[in-house]
Amino acid sequence: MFTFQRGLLVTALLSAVATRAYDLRQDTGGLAIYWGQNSLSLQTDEKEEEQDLEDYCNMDTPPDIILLAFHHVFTENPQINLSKHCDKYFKSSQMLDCTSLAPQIQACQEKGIKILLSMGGASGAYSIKDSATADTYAQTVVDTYLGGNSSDVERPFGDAVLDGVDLDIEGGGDTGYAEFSNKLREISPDSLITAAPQCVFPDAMLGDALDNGWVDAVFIQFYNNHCNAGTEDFNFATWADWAKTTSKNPDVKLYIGSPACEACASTGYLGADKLAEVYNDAKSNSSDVLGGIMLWDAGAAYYSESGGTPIAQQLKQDVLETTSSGGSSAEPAESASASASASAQSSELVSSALNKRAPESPKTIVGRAAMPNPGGHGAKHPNYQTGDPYEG
Ligand SMILES: *[C@@H]1O[C@H](CO)[C@@H](O)[C@H](O)[C@H]1NC(C)=O
Ligand SMILES: *[C@@H]1O[C@H](CO)[C@@H](O)[C@H](O)[C@H]1NC(C)=O
Ligand SMILES: CC(=O)N[C@H]1CO[C@H](CO)[C@@H](O)[C@@H]1O
Repeated sequence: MFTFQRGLLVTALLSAVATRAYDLRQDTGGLAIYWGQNSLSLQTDEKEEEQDLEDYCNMDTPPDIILLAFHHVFTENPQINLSKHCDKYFKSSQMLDCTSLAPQIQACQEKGIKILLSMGGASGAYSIKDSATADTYAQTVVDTYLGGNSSDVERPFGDAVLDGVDLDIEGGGDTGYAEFSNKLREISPDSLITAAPQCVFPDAMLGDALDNGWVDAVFIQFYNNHCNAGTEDFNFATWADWAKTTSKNPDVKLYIGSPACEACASTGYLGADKLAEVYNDAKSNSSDVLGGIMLWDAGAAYYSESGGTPIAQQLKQDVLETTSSGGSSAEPAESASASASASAQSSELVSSALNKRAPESPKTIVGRAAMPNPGGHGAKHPNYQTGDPYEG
């Protein structure tokens, strides 16, 4: 009996060691989920709420990528909104102080899960004025959320260094995002850059960024539109063609984006079985460009009203299987511990910059009460086809 238990322990240890970081640039069969906006509370009259970030990383079937939603006010006074997960502000700015989330972010990263910041959302007062602003803003984003070393910014996640940024631009014009992503890649080459366009091709807000900027992966929202997954107009093949012929990144990965529940989007919910069919069909045509599945959003993805198996768990158990496409690189995939030590290194960089920070000077707090609801992910897009700003 004792030997048997010890055997189990050894197996457990070995499998812990064998866990490796999800390599968003090469791996396929991944699950990406948005976390932060707590759409679950809207569907269940607040009886159920999205759990803490770390809870999702500790699931038996955790996601491979988590997108923090959202950074929704850009440039002058950058702001984020994580609904109920963070409601404390730094003393002298409009930036949320979510430093209490830092240990959770780091714990997730140590498990090999990539944590990205999603910029944009279905509503929010954001836009980039011109190319010069795009360049400056790329540096601000690197300093504020990634491995930048400026001491002049408030870092909402403290010494946690996020793995990259996601452009979920759904309004405010298409200016500057190609420059932004190219500049960000130049300043911080290890940071991942993703985008979450609507399925209509080309995307009104992100078409230029996708053609002329660098992206590592694209989380396509195949919902709220006539090109939804599961319809006759489903246009994954068009996107796959874009990936193979036009993308600046020849290894770009496409994720099929789907609502995690009926109420998570206006249209396009499929459920695990239909989504699996769609995914497997796309895989049989385009396994080289298919990265995996994206779900909006975390609370709903890991919750089942009927008490059945939640959709995220079903997909991870039965449909998705992480494989490394390897590309031309012969190097072994980055190990979880290597990635943890890399992020520990950048954390050191950041904490030394933080320690050098000058005493804060008081600034005026303006417009906090007017913060718009960053809301959902393409929740209602009456003007999508025209590219006009949304009503939010
Ligand atoms: C797969 O390829 C067939 C034949 O070219 C095409 O009709 C179909 O739309 C493709 N499906 C996907 C999901 O790409
Ligand atoms: C985030 O947005 C929601 C919806 O508008 C709002 O109720 C909430 O107060 C915002 N959170 C913070 C901390 O500002
Ligand atoms: C990532 C980043 O912004 N690194 C900068 C840290 O500071 C040095 C010196 O000021 C810059 O050269 C790096 O680009």
